[in-house]
Amino acid sequence: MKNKGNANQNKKDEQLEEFRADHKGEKLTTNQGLRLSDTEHSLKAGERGPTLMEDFHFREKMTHFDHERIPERVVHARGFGAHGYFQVYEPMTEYTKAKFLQDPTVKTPVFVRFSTVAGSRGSGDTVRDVRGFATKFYTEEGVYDLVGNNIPVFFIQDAIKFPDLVHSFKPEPHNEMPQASTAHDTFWDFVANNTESAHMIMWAMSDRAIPRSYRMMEGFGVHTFRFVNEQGKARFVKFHWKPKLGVHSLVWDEAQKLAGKDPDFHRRDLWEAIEMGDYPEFELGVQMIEEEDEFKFDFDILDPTKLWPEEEVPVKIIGKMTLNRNPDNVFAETEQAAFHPGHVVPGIDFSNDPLLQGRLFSYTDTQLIRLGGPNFHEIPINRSVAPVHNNQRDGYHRMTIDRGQTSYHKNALQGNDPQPATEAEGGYVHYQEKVEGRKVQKRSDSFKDHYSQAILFWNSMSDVEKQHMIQAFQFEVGKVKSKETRQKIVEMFHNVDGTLAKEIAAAVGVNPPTEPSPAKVTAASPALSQENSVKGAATRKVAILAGNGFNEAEVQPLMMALKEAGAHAMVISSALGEIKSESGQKLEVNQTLLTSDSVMFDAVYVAGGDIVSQKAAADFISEAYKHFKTIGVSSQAAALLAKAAVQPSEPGVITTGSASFHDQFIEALAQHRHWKRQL
Ligand code: HDD
Repeated sequence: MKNKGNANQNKKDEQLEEFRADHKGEKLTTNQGLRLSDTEHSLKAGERGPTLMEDFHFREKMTHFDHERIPERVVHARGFGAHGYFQVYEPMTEYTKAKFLQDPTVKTPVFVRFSTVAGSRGSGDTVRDVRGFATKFYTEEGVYDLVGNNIPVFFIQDAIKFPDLVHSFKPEPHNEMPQASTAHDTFWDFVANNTESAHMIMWAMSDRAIPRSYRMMEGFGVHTFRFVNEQGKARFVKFHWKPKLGVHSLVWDEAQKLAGKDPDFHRRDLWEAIEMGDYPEFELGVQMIEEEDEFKFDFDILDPTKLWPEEEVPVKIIGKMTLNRNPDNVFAETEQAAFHPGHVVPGIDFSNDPLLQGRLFSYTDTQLIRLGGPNFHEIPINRSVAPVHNNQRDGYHRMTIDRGQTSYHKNALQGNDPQPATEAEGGYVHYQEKVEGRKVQKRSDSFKDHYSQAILFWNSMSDVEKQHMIQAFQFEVGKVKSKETRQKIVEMFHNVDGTLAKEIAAAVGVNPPTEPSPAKVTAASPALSQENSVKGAATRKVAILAGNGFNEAEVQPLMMALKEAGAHAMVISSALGEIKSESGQKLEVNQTLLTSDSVMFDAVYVAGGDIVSQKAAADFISEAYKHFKTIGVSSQAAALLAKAAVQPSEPGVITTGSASFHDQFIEALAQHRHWKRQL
């Protein structure tokens, strides 16, 4: 079932409608509209003869095909998007004049693209990487883009280093390996020689870099921006997206297996959730700092390698975004979407963060080559719903037919139209920050602390999260061939934590540090730990392993209970078709033991029947166990647990028998994972 969204309220959808073509019931034509009688045979001189130049259809079809690809994004090439809307909870008039943040009854259309950063367009979804979280708001004052990531800080402090950073994590140039992975020499060499990356590396080695779903990730604008209100008063602001489902991650072994078993895991998850009506929801939060408090913190608020601890600067939740429609065509919408942090509206302004300042150049520049010219704003997905009027003309693929004699300012022939708007009329006026200084190629001393917040992050992790990070470092640095680089990494992260450094050293064959760690920071920020995130069973996927002869009396009530909790059950058996219960009731099979895998689900319930004798079923259970997932077993299937070497007394293993089985199963499913198994 396809949700068409709020077609009446959704101006953007109406605008896109003009360009949609479903071709149903139509005759095949050339691009010139000529009806065609054949598209399977080229025009030949004789049945066995050569193809003729005159075959205009052959030439057109082939030429178009030959030019179907455009350059993939230089970073964030792999991504997936969805449409939706944003609504503010209450007027934000005190803080910003941005119109889309004033009226809670207004639904502002949005398009969001989630992405990985390092991999090519066809790479796996579940690799260890930062995730892009870019939102395009089609506001009545023009397009506003919030181009963020799922990690609140960045690797570098100045945009001029971005090409160096990206060259280091992309596949190495001599052999183009490895794909979509930072586990190689050049990246860790960059890290060791650019210690400003320490804080970001802690996040990248944490579970944040292997999200369970795009629907279960936070988003961050990263930089400090400005809110400006009607009176011209400005405040520093940082943007947050908080997923209603909480923040949850895969485990590394699972993420690696998924990259092979289902490279589309995250896009499929998003697509299916929207098709099923499980609309992903994210609340927009803002942290604000008064201008006069700019220097009151022990970090520089312009430094993009620093976050503002939520306990010090609370996140004010101001609205919600709901994603409720999949694209009709991935190329037309997602691939051609052009985001830019410089697309702002009145009431939102920039700070002098040197990373942000450089981004303001890079994004338009990249679209020129990727989308083939300066008119990419006219591509349907990029079009503003606010009218566009200016004196820009021509260029590749110009769609607008600009009428009139003048295309310059000032003019008298057309009464000087289009005219600049006053501020009262919505004309954008840059915030008049006073700036003073000498021209220097330098960074402020206030950017020199590279470790305090890396330590803060480490201190904020639960024991399990720390363990995952140690293993991530051991994996990544363990793939580095240069012993010198491995040694340098151990020394670098000794500044964060002594145990962390020792554990890395032990696994990667270099010397452990001999001195105690110089780390002094003792503070922690509980908001940084995923353990403290929202939990729940809604939208979770449960595999029901069942074969002929399964116990229907136990399965049906569980399926009902799952449905009520908003979770989704999938019946898995040896073959597609129908299976029969002991009493002859039929059940449709959704997937087989061959086409599905434990890693594709959040939990498993073994309903029993002839499937329990299969080794693949036992493997399914032991994988689920290894990945800390909830396992439920019917009375018929208890033997399978033993075969999978799983103790029924283990956390998150629920066996039929008690009247509260269903509640226990759903409660366990809602926990996401049962980490106690590991400890
Ligand atoms: Fe960037 C794409 C996010 C730093 C230059 N970036 C891109 C996308 C996201 C981000 C989400 C994909 C947008 C989409 O889905 O189409 N980038 C970030 C964040 C950064 C950041 C959160 C740091 C806080 N980026 C950054 C710097 C530069 C760039 C410092 C260069 C100076 N980013 C680009 C780019 C891309 C891009 C090369 C590639 C494709 C595109 O822009 O449209 O211009």
